[in-house]
This record gives sequence, C-alpha cells and structure tokens, in this order.
Amino acid sequence: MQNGVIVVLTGAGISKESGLATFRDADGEWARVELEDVATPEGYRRNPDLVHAFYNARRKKLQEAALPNAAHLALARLEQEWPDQVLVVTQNIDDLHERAGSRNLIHMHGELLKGRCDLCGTISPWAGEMTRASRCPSCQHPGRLRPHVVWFGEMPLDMPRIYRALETCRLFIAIGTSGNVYPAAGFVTHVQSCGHARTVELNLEPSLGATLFQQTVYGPASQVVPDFVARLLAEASS
Ligand code: BV8
Repeated sequence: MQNGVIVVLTGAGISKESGLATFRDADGEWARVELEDVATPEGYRRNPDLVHAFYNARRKKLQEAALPNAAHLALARLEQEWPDQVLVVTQNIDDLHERAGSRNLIHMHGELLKGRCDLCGTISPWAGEMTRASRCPSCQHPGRLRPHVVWFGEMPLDMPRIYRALETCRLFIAIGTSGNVYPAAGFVTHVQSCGHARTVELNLEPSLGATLFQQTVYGPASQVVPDFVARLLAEASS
C-alpha cells in the first residue's frame, strides 16, 4: 500500500443490517452469553463444547442468512474507484466485505469461516460444524482444531501492517464500532499522533471515542456509508 491511503476500520455495526448481531447492543451477543465463557482462551479450555457451539451457530447464521449490505458494497466501490488506495481493517469475523468485493482487507480478529490447528498451526477454510472431534485437514489430528478467531487476551493479526497504514494514511474512517475494544479503539488516537490525517466516525450513535474524530455522521451504515463514499468520490472529481 502506498502512502496517503484511506484506512477504514469496521466493527459489528456495519453487518447489523445484514442480519448479524452486534456485541453490545441490547440484542447483541454479550446479552446472550458471557464474553469470558466464549471469547477467551480460558473459556475455551474450561468448556470447548460451549465455545464450538457459539461459533457453529454464528457460522450457520452467516452462511444461511447474511448478505453484504449497501455499506459493504460502498466500501468495495471506493476500492474499485481508487485501486491500491483503500485498506479495510475489520474487527468482524464474517466474510461480508469479501463477498461485497473488497480485496485490500485485514481481519484483525480472525475469520469465522476458518479453523486453526493448535498442534501444527495450519489455518484452513472451515464452513461446517466444528467440534472437539474435528480433525485438522493438514495433520489429521482430532481435538486440536479451534476457530481462527482472536479472543480477548490474544494478539490481533497483522498489527505491524495495520500500524504502518495508520501512520501514513490521509483519511481514517471508523464505521459501526463502539470503541470498547483495544487496540482497535486506539487507532484514531494513533492516526492523530502520527500526522494530519482526516478522521471520521460513521456510526448509528456516538461511540466511546466519538470526541476524538474531526467529523462524525450518525445513522444506519447502509445509508450513511454509501452517502459518504459518494461525497468522497464527488469531491475528488470536482
Ligand atoms: C490485545 C473476535 C494485546 C471474537 C473480538 C485484560 C487482559 C487482556 C487484555 C485486556 C485486558 N483489559 C483490556 C484488554 C484489552 C482487550 C480489550 O480491549 N478488552 C475490552 C473489553 C476492555 N483487548 C484484547 O484482548 C485484544 N488483544 O489487547 O492483545 C495487544 C495490544 C496491543 C497491540 C497488540 C496486542 C483482542 C481483542 C479481540 C477480541 N475478539 N472478536 C468474536 O467475534 O467472537 S472482540 C469483538 O468486540 C469484536 O470483534 C469487536 O472487535 C469488538 C468490538 O465490538 P464492535 O465491533 O465495536 O461491536 P459493538 O457491539 O461493541 O458495537 C457495535 C457498534 O455498531 C455500536 O457503536 C452501535 O451503535 C453500532 N451500530 C449498531 N447498528 C448499526 C451500527 N452502526 C451503523 N449502522 C447500524 N445499523
């Protein structure tokens, strides 16, 4: 990625209108199950069946019921209009950005449709149910396969590449994230400490970090994001 790119951080709010639950809304995942039980290595060690059931249900929902919405499609359009100038860093583990056409994409918290073997380290596509009996497609050992997802207390993926992009971007946009979880919630501060990038929050309501952004636009992502992308493209062509 060249300098002066646009970095877009997305969170669960961008996938809400595709029918996928967020985490901290009233009807979110953490209203139904304790984060500590299903999104930590300790929870997985305590009760792997509960964790597999949590991710099996989300994997099933993603494949049976979710389609990219206008917000995902607008980000893919922006990348198509401005090749090599847009990087989407998503906290989401769904594949809706890919299915919308985004290519320059980092899943910093992993991917629901992949599994990782604790024994050989291989990361494999995994679309079906995963259980303690599931075998790693590579080393064939049973009982060592886990969702390829970053849990609390684990290192997010591709951080050096993300920080390089944050330090050289000209525009940082955060979409559909509550600003609760670090290091993602600290990205806007990192951008501002490194230069003069424009910072924008597009969300349903102010996030915890709202006051850190130079510009904020509130409303459903499927309306606010396409409008913002259209204005960006119009500004550039005027
Ligand atoms: C790390 C994957 C070190 C799993 C997720 C003690 C011990 C260890 C660590 C910590 C600790 N204390 C603090 C920490 C750090 C911890 C953390 O931040 N904890 C919080 C709870 C305080 N972070 C970590 O452990 C991370 N690792 O720190 O390693 C390190 C540090 C620096 C550099 C390198 C390494 C790992 C965190 C990753 C955890 N995994 N997910 C899974 O998906 O099951 S987190 C999960 O919540 C999501 O992935 C997402 O990242 C995160 C935040 O959720 P959001 O996406 O923001 O969703 P949320 O529901 O909160 O908000 C939705 C928003 O959308 C709302 O604002 C809403 O208004 C809006 N919205 C709703 N509808 C719409 C909408 N917007 C637009 N349109 C709509 N229609």
